[in-house]
Amino acid sequence: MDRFLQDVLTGLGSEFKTLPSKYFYDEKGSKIFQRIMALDEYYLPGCEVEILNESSDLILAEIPFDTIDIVELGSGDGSKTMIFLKQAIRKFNSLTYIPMDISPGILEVNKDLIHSQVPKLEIIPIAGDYLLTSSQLEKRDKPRLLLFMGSNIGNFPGDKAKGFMGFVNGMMKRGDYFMMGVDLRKNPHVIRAAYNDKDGVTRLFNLNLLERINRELGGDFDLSEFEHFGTYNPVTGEAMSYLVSQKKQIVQIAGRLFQFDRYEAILTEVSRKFSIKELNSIGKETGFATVRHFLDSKGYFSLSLFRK
Ligand code: AVJ
Repeated sequence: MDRFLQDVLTGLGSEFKTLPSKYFYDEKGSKIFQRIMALDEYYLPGCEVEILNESSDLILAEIPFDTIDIVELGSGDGSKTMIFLKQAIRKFNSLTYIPMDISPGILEVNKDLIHSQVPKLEIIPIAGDYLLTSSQLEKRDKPRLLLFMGSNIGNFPGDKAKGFMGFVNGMMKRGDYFMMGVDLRKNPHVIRAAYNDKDGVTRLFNLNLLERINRELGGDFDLSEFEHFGTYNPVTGEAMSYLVSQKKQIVQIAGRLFQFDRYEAILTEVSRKFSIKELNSIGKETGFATVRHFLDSKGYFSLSLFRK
């Protein structure tokens, strides 16, 4: 059975309904996400860009290689990474950029953009779920810098973040580097607003998941009967997005029926925020040494550099 269908049936069939957030990023979802990144309330990209503009040289100064592969997991359109690559190509004698993303369309955008801005850079895009495509890197033997930007680490619920860092560690040799963009804990109001924008773009992004199920799996979700709800728990550091059923209803997907009570919710995304202390300990537990955290001027966001 198709992986998407299987994950949807499992998620909606469990006691507390859930859907994996990685399925937000179809063609349409990736476009909506680009609109999210331009929102006033969604401070994350602005902070990350500020750090890249101010600190790319300092970051590169920590990396002693001459020849390097820069591998980016979940690269997206590469518009932020471009800033880093522009500096990087001046430092290394030989540099290959390997963007990996689940959306082939966004990798096209990525390649065109990076090629136009950093023309001499060799680019080898790899499309697909990086958990499955990472084996394609086995034949490359250069020292590596792995990038995981945009606070995508926040999408792993509970212990899964640690599991992911362990997976990344497994893709690296001793001495390789890993840099992760992380949204830090901050005023809860600021975080809550980032997932409840006034233009309703985040709402569209969330609802597109149901639309995608309708489109690709022949589901019959009535989108007008589900409401976006975004909230933040300052104890756990988790922002949560839900879709809340507005009435008692039954939804059919691939011949299976799912019953929703009025106000029953589907958890669609966890966006976890970290403290520096949490980052250091999670790094340590998964086989990394912290090199340095590079923060923006507000202290909202960190580019955290680790070495294996
Ligand atoms: C791309 C996972 C970092 O969690 O902030 C934005 C996705 N979801 N608005 C995030 C997202 C709703 C985003 N990440």
